[in-house]
Amino acid sequence: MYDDNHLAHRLARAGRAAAVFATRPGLPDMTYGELFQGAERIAAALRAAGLAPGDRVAVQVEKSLEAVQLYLGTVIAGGVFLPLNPAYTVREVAYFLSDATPRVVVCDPAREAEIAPLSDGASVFTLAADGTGNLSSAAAAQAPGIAAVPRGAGDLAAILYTSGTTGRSKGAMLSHGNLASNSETLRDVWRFTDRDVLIHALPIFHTHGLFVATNVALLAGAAVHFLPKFDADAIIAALPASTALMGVPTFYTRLLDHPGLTREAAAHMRLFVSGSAPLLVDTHAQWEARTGHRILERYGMTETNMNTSNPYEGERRPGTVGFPLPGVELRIMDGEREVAQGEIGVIEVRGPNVFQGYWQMPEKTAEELRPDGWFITGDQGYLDADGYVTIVGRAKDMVISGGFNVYPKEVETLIDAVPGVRESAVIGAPHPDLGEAVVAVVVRDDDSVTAARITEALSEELARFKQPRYIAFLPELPRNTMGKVQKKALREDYGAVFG
Ligand code: MLC
Ligand code: AMP
Repeated sequence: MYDDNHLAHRLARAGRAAAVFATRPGLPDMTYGELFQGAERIAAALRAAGLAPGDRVAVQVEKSLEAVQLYLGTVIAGGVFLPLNPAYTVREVAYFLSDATPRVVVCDPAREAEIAPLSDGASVFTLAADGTGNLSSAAAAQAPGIAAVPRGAGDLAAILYTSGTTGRSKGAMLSHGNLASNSETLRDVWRFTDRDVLIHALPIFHTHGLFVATNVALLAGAAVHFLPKFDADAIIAALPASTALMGVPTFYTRLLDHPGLTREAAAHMRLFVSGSAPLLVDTHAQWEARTGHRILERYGMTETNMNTSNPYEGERRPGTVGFPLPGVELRIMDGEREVAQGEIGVIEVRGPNVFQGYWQMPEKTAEELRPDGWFITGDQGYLDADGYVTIVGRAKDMVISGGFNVYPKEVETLIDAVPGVRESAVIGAPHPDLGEAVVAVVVRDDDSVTAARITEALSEELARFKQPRYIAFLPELPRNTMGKVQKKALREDYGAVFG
């Protein structure tokens, strides 16, 4: 029924047995059979709404199993899944819709009145966190068993937007082959099987929760504790009946604060994976002391899926992100020159995981993706004598807060537009919970401009997680002789504001 290149085929093949897929409090478990039947009904409903192969389906909904079915249904119908963080404001969503020109838009019923006018002729459906909405009724009117639209390995399965260091957000185009190859590799190197029970507490609008956690579990035919969001109590309660957890470092620091995290509670677990942001060596050590488990840290990006991983067997070296995954080439560059082992440079990767380019941005694509397939990640790192990769910083101006990326330029532009503000510089400062949190340093012409006024001005414009947690005022910004703002100096000056 599915073409062999097809991501949906790969995902469905393992899971057709009646393995329990998920739990939601108060709801019965859903089997893989039910999951895929629902996905097929959605695929039929999307097609009935006019979705043709290659058309985008933009989705801003809360996490739910129906949202997973929508993802699967989109790829079965040959569409391109475009998930959006529910935290995005209407202004942010408007840009994504105008750039991606989706054929179908799916949003929360509470947002329909705001989103529908932006849809520019697309069909608009609703889907609520509890699975209700007119998408579900449209799907219920369809029969399952739709034949998946054949797709080649290079055909697009998803577009995920990542912000740019300058200007507009870029849509990373990911193909069926990109996603299927990476999740198969991860399933194998992390030894996922149908005996696994994965605790899934990540959001499903980003690579980590959607392509790493969901795809790997589906490919392995694993059972999943599907939690609506991170909840330390729920995770601790799930540990004794689970085998694996994937999370950002904030998951691990928050769980360490929970008295229920003990060696006994984690005795049934076989794997804890961390990624999306640097895991502190100290967190790794504390976790091992408390649970007896060594967290496995890996490194990836929206554009590339996963690039490296510490070994399943063998030494998981804290502070490093391990070795390039099978099939992934990695090199450390200084411009056009590959540096010697041990030297710091920019990490480049090449392999079947690397994306197809940025949606309708050939110049941006050419800046970061070399003609011979090497992708310039913008992360700085080095290789040690044993081949472990260590990330030491970023060549790109970016803050990672609780695993979400924030691009200072976007925040600065909006702060600068506040009346009475002359200019601003946005940086990340170490934060005990979020790893880094956003700090804005502002120069004002009008002393009556307060932090509260700036926060208020941003609240309509910018998702909450991008908004500064700390705002300072300076008479002027530190600049070098070229006139460039010295963010390094600001990072030092404001490095301790979160304690
Ligand atoms: C929530 N808030 C955040 C935030 N998450 N602020 C800054 N940074 C974040 N990451 C805001 C909320 O809007 C709220 O604002 C306030 O913080 C308190 O929220 P909370 O209840 O503490 O947050 P919570 O819902 O628990 O979320 C925190 C979190 C979550 C860390 C669990 O952000 C999360 O799940 N992060 C995972 C991100 C992720 O999946 N990244 C993968 C990207 S893929 P207020 O004002 O209302 O109080 C990628 C590639 C790769 O990077 O390698 O994987
Ligand atoms: P995103 O654009 O959201 O996909 O974020 C990708 C970025 O997250 C990478 O370019 C890295 O800067 C960062 N990242 C992901 N995993 C790790 C990790 N294990 N350690 C440090 N940084 C990481």
